[in-house]
Amino acid sequence: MSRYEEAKKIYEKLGVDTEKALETLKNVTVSVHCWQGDDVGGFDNKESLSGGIQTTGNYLGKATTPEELMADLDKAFSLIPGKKKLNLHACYAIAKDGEKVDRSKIGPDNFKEWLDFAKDRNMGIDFNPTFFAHPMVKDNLTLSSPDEEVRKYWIEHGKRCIEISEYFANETGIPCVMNIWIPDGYKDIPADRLGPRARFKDSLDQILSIPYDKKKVYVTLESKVFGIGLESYTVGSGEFCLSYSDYKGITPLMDNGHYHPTEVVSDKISSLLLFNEKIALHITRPVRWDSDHVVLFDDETKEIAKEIVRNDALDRVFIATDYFDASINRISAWVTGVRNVQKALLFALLQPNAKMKALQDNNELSELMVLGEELKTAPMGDIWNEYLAREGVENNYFENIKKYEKEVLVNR
Ligand code: RNT
Ligand code: ZN
Repeated sequence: MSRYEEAKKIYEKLGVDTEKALETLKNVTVSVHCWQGDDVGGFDNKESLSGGIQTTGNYLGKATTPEELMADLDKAFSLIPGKKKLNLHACYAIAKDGEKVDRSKIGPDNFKEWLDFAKDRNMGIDFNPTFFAHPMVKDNLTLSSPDEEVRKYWIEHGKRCIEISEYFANETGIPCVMNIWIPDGYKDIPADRLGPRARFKDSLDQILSIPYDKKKVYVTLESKVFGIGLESYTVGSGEFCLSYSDYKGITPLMDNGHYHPTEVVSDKISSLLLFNEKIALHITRPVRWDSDHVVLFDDETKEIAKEIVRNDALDRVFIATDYFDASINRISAWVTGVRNVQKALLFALLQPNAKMKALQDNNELSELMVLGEELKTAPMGDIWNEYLAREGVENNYFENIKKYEKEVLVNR
């Protein structure tokens, strides 16, 4: 009997159908963030990263052109099983006819190569306006700025991005998730907390006033508790973003690096599912702060996956990765993190969820704990390996990446 057949039997005894789990997993789409490939650099200007987010490290071989980033994405995609989507940021716009890219004027033309790239790989595209690392970010403010020229610039950027998102959705035939996150905030205690939030609200109202097809473009709004240099106040706080999403009927996005250290996104998912048709996630790994470390197969990632799976919400949650580590091979970082999201989903799919819920409802909490612990050491690795084999990707991806590093990355 193969290892898979044996593991399948063990799971059967636990009340889990491994075939069903594998079938479900292969249809889950994970939106892969392009910005792991170049430390959130982008191509539209030479400004260094800002907005309270930071990459650290200087590993060799960073992609510096669209061609290099596409090649690296291809390498990563070839080693990641399952369905994928490409998650782009506006700063990855490609200049046309030698013209400089102006974020308030970008359009589909600046993303034609990306569209072709995604289409050739049968992928949809998700999109993000880039409200950071740009000369028009003044005093750490964009959509909440008291300077009307600054605010208008970024409102225009938001509008252009909705148009680009709709173009992606139309051309790929797959809805586009467009996520708005602004870094705006203050390092020290502000004199006015209301004014910036009122302006942010008005800016969002203006951006969302342009007509777009809500079944093609899902606008999401991402909150944050603090950023580096913006410790005392962020305009787009949790309360602001949840309230705004509800008021406008857009989709809330939770990034699990964006909360106080003892808060967990896994505990928030059920509440949001009760009040929203769709929700969106940025899956990351915060170490002591919103450090955006590579996602591991750790407890909170598993708990997030369990909340999606056992609440039958796989088709209601937009799952995206969001991390950036410049201290290790960037392709290895991509593959490891995305695979871990998928592994966590498999772990969740291999739980006898109905039985566990019944144990809770019958107050059989000792048995629930024992079963939960038993599942942690059940032979999931054999099911995962079976999944990789069926998807035609190698289990040991590191040799492959090392070869690419030697042949391609060192020459950059
Ligand atoms: C920043 C947010 C945001 C960014 C990306 C690059 O804290 O998490 O989602 O990481 O847009
Ligand atoms: Zn994020």
